[in-house]
Amino acid sequence: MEKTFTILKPDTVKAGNIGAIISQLEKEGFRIRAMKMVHLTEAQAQGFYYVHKERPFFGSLVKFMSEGPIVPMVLEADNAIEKLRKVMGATDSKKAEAGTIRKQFGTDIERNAIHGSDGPETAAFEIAYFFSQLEVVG
Ligand code: FUP
Repeated sequence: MEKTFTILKPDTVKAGNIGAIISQLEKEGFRIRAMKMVHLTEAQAQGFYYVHKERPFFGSLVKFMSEGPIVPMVLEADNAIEKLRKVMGATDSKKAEAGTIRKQFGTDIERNAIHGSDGPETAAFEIAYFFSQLEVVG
């Protein structure tokens, strides 16, 4: 079993889609090992996305991720990191395949409903950014 990290983004929380997305994740075979709701400051969002700090979209992304509450979670499944990327779909909701979470619940390349770690090192950093060891079960 592998762990990965996900965030249900502010657009998802605002639209009342938390339950629908969690339901889809559970049906796909993910088990939730940690979950909370937080409202990031801009500085906290910058810290989470620091790898993108030189990108032109960084400022706008940070504003979006701190505009309202989010739901970070640790998920577990076989091959969880790759599996979550598939279930999420392409970064741009407009280009994501039918049935993916980003296609169903996102709007565009920024307001794309969900985040998922892109590799084991990123997953470890991202889990530790939001959760202490005590808050992750199993
Ligand atoms: P992803 O791993 O699919 O979330 O995509 P990236 O790591 O490339 O980008 C991280 C986040 O930055 C995306 F979820 C949305 C945002 N982004 C933009 O707003 N504009 C872009 O052109 C690219 C990414």
